[in-house]
Amino acid sequence: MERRKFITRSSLATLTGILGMDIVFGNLLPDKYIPLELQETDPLKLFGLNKEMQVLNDKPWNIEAQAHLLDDKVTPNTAMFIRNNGKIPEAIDVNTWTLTFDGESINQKKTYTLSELKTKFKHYTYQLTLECGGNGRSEFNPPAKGNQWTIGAVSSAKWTGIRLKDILAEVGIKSDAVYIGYHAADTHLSGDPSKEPISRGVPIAKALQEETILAFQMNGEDIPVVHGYPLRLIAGGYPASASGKWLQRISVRNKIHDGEKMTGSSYKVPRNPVAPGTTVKEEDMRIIESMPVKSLITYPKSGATFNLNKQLTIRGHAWAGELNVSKVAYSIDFGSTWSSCDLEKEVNRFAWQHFSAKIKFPQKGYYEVWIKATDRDGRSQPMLVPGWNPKGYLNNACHRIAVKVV
Ligand SMILES: Nc1nc2c(c(=O)[nH]1)N[C@H]1C(S)=C(S)[C@@H](COP(=O)(O)O)O[C@H]1N2
Ligand SMILES: [Mo]
Repeated sequence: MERRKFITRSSLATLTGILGMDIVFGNLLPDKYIPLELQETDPLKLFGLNKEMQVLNDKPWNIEAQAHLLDDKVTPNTAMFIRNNGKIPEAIDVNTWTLTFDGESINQKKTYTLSELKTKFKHYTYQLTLECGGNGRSEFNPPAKGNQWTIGAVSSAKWTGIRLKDILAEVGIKSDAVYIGYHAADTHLSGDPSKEPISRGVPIAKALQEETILAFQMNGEDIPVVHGYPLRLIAGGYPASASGKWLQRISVRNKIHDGEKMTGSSYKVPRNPVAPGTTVKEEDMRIIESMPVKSLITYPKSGATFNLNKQLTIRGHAWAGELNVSKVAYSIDFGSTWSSCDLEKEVNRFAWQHFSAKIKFPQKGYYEVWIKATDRDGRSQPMLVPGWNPKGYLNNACHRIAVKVV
């Protein structure tokens, strides 16, 4: 029998370094053996997510929350959905990271280091709600291609950074500027370095809003790598695709930005309603800007059982893109009658608002609680799936949960 070989001192040191702690009895590890913790391929552990998060795709990574995981007023890192279009950049070096401004509508190309950005401009913190344009896609019929998001591609974290308008004031933009477009460090799935996975943008008026920031912190810490470390554009209220992660370059454009996923039918919906399954021409589509009104019941979890003698307090969040929410109502009789919820004001523009309501059920049995928000312009959520569109965007149908009363 071959004599058992033990691990060398240097490879033990490497393993200890990766694990971040001593391997007790490490000198007894067989040679070439990889500790179980380092064999981890579970993406939820890899990204530090709650174990109830749902993986929709691994190439690229797309992971969503469930309603009850979003119960916190400020979304914790562990419950934040992940939507990648390409490969996460590797070997990010903050010491050499730069942000360049270019495009037809700036006076002169200018590059900043990360530390210049952090020291030269004032810092602001805002809670900003980011919802993927395709959240709710799974309900459209005929189905739309793409990640089959249910309700969990939305977050509302606290972002800290500098105002894009402050930097643009220093860079100097021309009067013909109409749009900005972002360019980032993630790479195309094909491996082709000439292709960008995504390069979207926002109209110049949106870029100049106070809450449109270049963030370097999320929830008071460095942004997690998967969410855009070390620098991210945040444009709350717009589809989250406008908030470019791993930001390296901003082009100030004299026309609508024509980067990857700005053209064709990406992040566009028909200007006028179409019958399900219709082919829609590009010129008959509009770019999604402010997201529509929506709400989520985050407590209780759907399917939970309660005692008839106790009142149930439901709670959740409501948001309305660039608008705010003026009313939230619930129904326990399948939409026949509605009662209003208590609704809090937003902590700042483009942050979601919290609602709650005490419900007394009339008798034992199965119920559904339906929730419906109305924005300040008087638009409410539809009870069922709204206008079909080719890519399955903007499903803001009412959220519903099951409740059993015994
Ligand atoms: N560079 C870059 N930025 C990006 C993306 C991307 O793939 N690459 N995805 C966009 C899309 S479509 C969404 S919905 C959000 C998702 O942000 P999150 O993963 O931090 O939740 O990031 C946006 N910004
Ligand atoms: Mo998205």
